[in-house]
Amino acid sequence: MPRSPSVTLFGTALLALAALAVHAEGSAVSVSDAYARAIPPGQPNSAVFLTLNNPSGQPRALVAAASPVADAVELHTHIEEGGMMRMRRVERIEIPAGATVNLKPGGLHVMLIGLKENLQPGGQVDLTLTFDDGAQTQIQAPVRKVEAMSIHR
Ligand SMILES: [Cu+2]
Repeated sequence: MPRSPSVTLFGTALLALAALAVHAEGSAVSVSDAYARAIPPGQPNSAVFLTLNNPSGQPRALVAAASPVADAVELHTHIEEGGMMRMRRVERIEIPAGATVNLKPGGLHVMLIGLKENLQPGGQVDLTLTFDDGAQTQIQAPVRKVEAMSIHR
């Protein structure tokens, strides 16, 4: 059994977990189930979906997002206009006290505009989320295939 490599891997995993824990302390809001939508090569935009949970007694809001993979990152929602679902930029995504808010295809999402690299399944997107209290949380969203149908539901 090659012991030292697995010990090293274990140590690295612990360090990664510790790093995540430190970031999580930055905000009362926890972020989970993040994933980025895989796109065919050549398409300029994509989106990240995730779950926000605010266990505190204070309302919070997601006010900004940033990622090294895109020229610009915006907070978006979908609205119905004349029977068509259109994306609309929003200034903030409210997370009421004690509430869970799901960003999902066809609804709220983090928009990646002007991709600098292809988002292929198996890849990862680094994302920094900024909340209205100034706290920042860094996450890694795995790239996944999302059925096109669900985007317009
Ligand atoms: Cu969008």
